[in-house]
Amino acid sequence: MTDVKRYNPQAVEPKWQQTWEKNDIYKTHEVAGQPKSYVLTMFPYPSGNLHVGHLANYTIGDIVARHKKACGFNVLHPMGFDSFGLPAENAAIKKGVSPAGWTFQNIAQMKDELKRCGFSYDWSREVVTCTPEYYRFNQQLFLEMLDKGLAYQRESMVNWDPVDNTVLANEQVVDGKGWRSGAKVERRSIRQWFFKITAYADDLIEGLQTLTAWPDRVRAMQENWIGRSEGLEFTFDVEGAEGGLRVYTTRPDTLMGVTFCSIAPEHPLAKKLAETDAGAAAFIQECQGLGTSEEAIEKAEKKGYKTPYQIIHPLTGEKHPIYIANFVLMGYGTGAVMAVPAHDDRDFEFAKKYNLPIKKVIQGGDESLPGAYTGKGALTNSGEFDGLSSEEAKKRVCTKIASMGRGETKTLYRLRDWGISRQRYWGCPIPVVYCGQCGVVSEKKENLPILLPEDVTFTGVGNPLALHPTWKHCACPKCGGKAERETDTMDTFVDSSWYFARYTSPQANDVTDRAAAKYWLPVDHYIGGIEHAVLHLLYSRFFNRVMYDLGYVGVKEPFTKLVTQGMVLNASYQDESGAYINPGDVEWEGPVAKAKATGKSLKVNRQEKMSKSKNNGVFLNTVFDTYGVDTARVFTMFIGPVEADKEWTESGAEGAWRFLGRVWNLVHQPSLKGYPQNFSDIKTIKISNLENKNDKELKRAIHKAIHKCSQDAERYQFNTWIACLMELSNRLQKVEAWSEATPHLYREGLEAMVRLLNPIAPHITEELWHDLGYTSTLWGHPWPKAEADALVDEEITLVVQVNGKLRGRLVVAPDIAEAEAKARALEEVAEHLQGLTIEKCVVVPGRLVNVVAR
Ligand code: ANZ
Ligand code: ZN
Repeated sequence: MTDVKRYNPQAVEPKWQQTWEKNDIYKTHEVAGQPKSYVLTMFPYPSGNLHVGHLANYTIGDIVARHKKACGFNVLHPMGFDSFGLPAENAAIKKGVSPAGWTFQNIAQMKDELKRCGFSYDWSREVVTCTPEYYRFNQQLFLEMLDKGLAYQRESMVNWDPVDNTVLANEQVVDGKGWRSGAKVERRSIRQWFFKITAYADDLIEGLQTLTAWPDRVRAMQENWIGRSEGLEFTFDVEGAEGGLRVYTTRPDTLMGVTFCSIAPEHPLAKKLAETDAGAAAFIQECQGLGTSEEAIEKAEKKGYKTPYQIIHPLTGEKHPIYIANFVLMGYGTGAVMAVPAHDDRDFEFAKKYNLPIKKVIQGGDESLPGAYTGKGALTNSGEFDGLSSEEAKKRVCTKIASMGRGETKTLYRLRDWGISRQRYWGCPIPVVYCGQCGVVSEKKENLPILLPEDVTFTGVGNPLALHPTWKHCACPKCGGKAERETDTMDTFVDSSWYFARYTSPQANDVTDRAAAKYWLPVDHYIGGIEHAVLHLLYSRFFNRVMYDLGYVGVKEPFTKLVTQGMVLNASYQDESGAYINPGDVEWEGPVAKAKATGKSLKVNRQEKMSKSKNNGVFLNTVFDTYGVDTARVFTMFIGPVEADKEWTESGAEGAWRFLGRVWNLVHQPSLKGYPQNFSDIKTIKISNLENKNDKELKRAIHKAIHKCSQDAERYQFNTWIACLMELSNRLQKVEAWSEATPHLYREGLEAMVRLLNPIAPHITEELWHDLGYTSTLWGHPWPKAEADALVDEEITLVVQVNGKLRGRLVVAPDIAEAEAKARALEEVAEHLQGLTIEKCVVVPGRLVNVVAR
């Protein structure tokens, strides 16, 4: 008894990690003719420690990679770090560390923890976006986009902190104030760089049709974001201003319902008025306090300023006022709207506030409800258009306005060009130079990368690159004269828009090695959070199209299948002072949670997203020490479907731990002693050669498990895959020596168990595999195949119902004849039929017999 080997993950896990690393088993390369599978999980921002949410995320990808490898695919499963960005710069400002130092220290720690999770990454392909080896190709792509007219400069609004003299990101604006200085944020217009993503708007919408393995809601979100709309752009004559007012509307059918017009605070007409009208100037000023985010503008209370100008309705000749309104955006359409308060929510709110007339021109909606009716319907109060449907009226109004020479139909996109300029340090320098003689000049390709300087001080005031004493001074690449570098850096979304292509050939001396990129791309399985449904996934689709047009990749769409995983939630714990105590510092005494440090009991709050503010993250280093990572992998995959949010509980983790212990004991302490250990003694017995009923059932259970787990693996149903293995382990526990065949079947069951569990819990299974006598690794060992004849049931259960109520069960052969099923069913439920007349008896083969009787 004493020599029984116990399950000790703290010994088993590091041992296998070292062996895998030593043998470099995850290293991959192109193999002509072999089917490939590129499995990618969105790379992390190196913020410090990993928690079980990260673990769950990366485990999904690891399971897919291991399963695909076993199924004979050549697997690419890389990892890296999305490592430029604001937190490093903020840390520099607050703690005086260098952004690079802070970042690389975090990367080292996270990489170490990722390795301790046993993921099958080919680390030789690691991509770290803040290294010059990577960002020089950001710069190269930028220059090639500049050449093609896909990168350009224009004036655009930013959030300006007047105290720190710096541009703020939207997330640095808190309640309209700068996050650090607390100063009221202003809007400023400065020259910035843009990528012309709108050039691909139609193609990005059309491509969505081909993405059939993406969640519908993500495709819908992208479509809404691009927001293609067909409308009419036309000009109103204006009393008091030259040139008229040009508006864009998607509802030309409501033209007769116009009762005023609204213009953006930045509209030229508003600006012109402000020169002479102090009230207008003050209102425009006030609007600028709103910040630049569309969300803020959307949420703010609708406000306006009445101008002295009036539009003249092109069909009625009536005059209506023009307002400057805080919700009209200069960047969309013409920056001016014809307002129809009866049929537009914002116009309605506005009209109520300023007591403007509301004229209903579309029939429909509930009269008793306040608010606008925004649906379609038959026209009314519309003169010559009365009675027409909205669709018909749209056409007629457009034709009419066009024939008057006032306008034309136009397709607009909600999607804007992508502003990539950031006035900060920790990002990729934009490789252009300003020369007094030559203007804006591209840096020469052979001068790339333009490196970030390292000797920089961070005060939070101003732009560190612009303030650096020497960095920006350079020679003009064209004339050789004195010139200055662009001091803007690129939005970090640029970095993550093409990293998946770089993994295919991370050492290439070009954006990609084209052959390698063509071999590996598209990514077959892309796993990440739903929060990336729009920006990252849209920018990546855009970049991939640009790279496709430049020949760097061979496909237009980068990600064939997209899986959006849920979050791992956890309770949070508070002591009497209200301070949050990390779950790792909590111990349980029965139902009472106590702080380990003080022994005092704690308040337990409901399950929430793991966050710094609630201090409820379960960090992996505590998991490694208590359960080992296999347990955490099993638990996070078992608690629910991949897409759903999941609740972390200690009791659940313990359940997973006990399950692995049971699997271990099946090999090391079998109730059935003496299952064959030597390969020469092992026999695989077909079901047709088994005599004993229990043996047959066991054989069937094993092969049904193989079948079910294989199906679940293909469908990303990891929770039911694990449930199936739990069932199999229970069955194996109950095996006794029924016949001479039984020990062989038991061994067959063990091997299936270990192989099927391997993608989810790679360490324990690798150990057990070796304990079963194998010397090779399970990575790439062929996936088990179910024997077809062992999947067929010898007997099935038919449910018997009388008038819809369950009254009995029949155990029958699966191919029982209908007449026999009926006869046996009637016999089975005879007592429930006493005194009744049978009207009908219906057999649903394989499932039930229903008797209708009165
Ligand atoms: C009149 C109207 C009547 C409108 C009605 C809507 C409903 P989408 O569909 O997103 O393209 N609009 C136009 N330019 C705008 C701007 N710069 N800022 C804010 N709103 C603007 O939206 C187009 C509609 O949004 C347009 O159609 C216009 O209002 C408004 F019953 O015109 B509509
Ligand atoms: Zn020059």
